[in-house]
Amino acid sequence: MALDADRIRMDFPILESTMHGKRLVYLDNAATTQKPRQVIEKISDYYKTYNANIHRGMYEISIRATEEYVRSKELTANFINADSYRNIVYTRNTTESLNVLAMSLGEEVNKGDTILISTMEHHSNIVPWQMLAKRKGAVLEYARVADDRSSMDMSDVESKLGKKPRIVSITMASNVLGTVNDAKRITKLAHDNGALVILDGAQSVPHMKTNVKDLDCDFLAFSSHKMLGPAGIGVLYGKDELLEEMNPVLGGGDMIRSVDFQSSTWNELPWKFEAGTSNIEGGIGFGAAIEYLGDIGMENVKRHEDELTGYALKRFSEIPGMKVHGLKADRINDRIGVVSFSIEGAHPHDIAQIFDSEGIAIRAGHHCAMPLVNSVLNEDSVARMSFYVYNNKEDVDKVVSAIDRVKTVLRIKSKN
Ligand code: 7TS
Repeated sequence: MALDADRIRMDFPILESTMHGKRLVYLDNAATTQKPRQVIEKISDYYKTYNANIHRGMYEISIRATEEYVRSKELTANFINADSYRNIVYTRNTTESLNVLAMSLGEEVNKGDTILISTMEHHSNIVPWQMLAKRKGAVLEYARVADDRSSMDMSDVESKLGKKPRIVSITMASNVLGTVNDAKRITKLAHDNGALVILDGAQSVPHMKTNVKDLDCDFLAFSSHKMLGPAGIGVLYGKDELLEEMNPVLGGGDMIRSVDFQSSTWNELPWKFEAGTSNIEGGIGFGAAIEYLGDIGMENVKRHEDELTGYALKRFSEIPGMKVHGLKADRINDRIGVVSFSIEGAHPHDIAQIFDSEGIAIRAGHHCAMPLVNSVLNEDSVARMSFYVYNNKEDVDKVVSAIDRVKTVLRIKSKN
């Protein structure tokens, strides 16, 4: 069954609003997505009817809040085919999940050890490793993007794995290029070389089916707010035995089994990693987002976005002076619906501003991936639009008209 974007749109109250008097065309989904009524109501229902702290109440509403929070983790585990909610740690976001890993796994990293990432990473999968490398005297290596400036150079990945890194941390999908990396192959190669494998799923998990068993990754990080859920909830998935072995990085209430004057023992998984009162409403709201996506079906999500991306790439290829970064229409299967572009003679910030006046929300800048944008694409900044389940072809047509407007306002003359 195909996805019906026009019916889905009706679940999103914000999409009925306007920006500068024009219908809101929201195309900044790689930054964060809008929330359906089902998620908003789930959170509101928690506040209105069973707001209480979890894990400690002996009374009905606290027990209900605990059950709903755990159920959200069960839904998340099921969504990515993990064994159990024990494998699902809730953090604040992908960034925090990656930082927790860098801090906790970092205890085992020694001077001279190598950590392998890539030049395609978001800053949140760069900076924590730089901090760890500085702290421990480790070496941070980057697998390069191939000469097509779009895909991972797999021969470079293989050659750098030959140096036996302790940790390999790679994005499953680029937030600038939209490229989907062959995470399963990278994981297998990295394991063959003795490395632990972390996958950054911030841009992939919301847009395609994810199966951690099939990937065989050791850890996976992603964010609720990029998949219809509330902000302030991130996921850190880890294999049981690895999470068991790791030390928590935050200490306090709820993460302990027992405390005496000088030392403590840790609670069972996943609570060992969740010190203090959790973002209860966030977790519960995220559960509703996962159910919403589950009802649509992730294969349908991917197919819908492929169709929109294919349509956008085709329309853009007909516009003189327009350059699209990343893989082209013949490689739709290897990309997500993130389309970064430049228009000759127009600064990306001007493009975003003129789009804004037309009611279209896109992002312009380095997209928290400065090494990629500056050194691989050789740009200071690019404009980016990104799709989700509620976008339709009409949105793409509006973008094409807005590009005409950009050219008119900035007096850009087409060469052909
Ligand atoms: N990894 C990737 C690949 C991302 O795209 C992002 C956020 C993150 C990690 C961090 O996620 P957070 O939830 O912790 O912030 N990317 C973007 C973006 O492209 N525009 O705004 C945020």
